Amino acid sequence: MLRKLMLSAGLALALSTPAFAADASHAAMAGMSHATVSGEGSGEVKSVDAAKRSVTIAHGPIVSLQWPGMTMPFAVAKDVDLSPAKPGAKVSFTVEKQADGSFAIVKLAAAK
Ligand SMILES: [Cu+2]
Repeated sequence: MLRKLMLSAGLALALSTPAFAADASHAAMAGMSHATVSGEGSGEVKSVDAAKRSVTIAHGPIVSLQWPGMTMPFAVAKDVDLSPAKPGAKVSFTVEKQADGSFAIVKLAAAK
């Protein structure tokens, strides 16, 4: 009798747990798709390809994205003025995750 009770309790738990897990992951997914993933960085412009709207920056760590400092090319969003991006210039910038998962610079300014 006790054994039978424990079995049915176990079954009830097994049945209810996946439903809770599915709810939790759906909530997390919904939260992710609505959140803007972005970070602020600064560094030195190494090269600029204006035609491709690509700027290579030796940047310091971007804490909110957990990126270490590195030199890398960035795509620059269409409405961003590229004029602060000259080789050797110090800039500050904001990168934002795009729908395709890549990151693009959405704000760019000469570093103060
Ligand atoms: Cu980087």
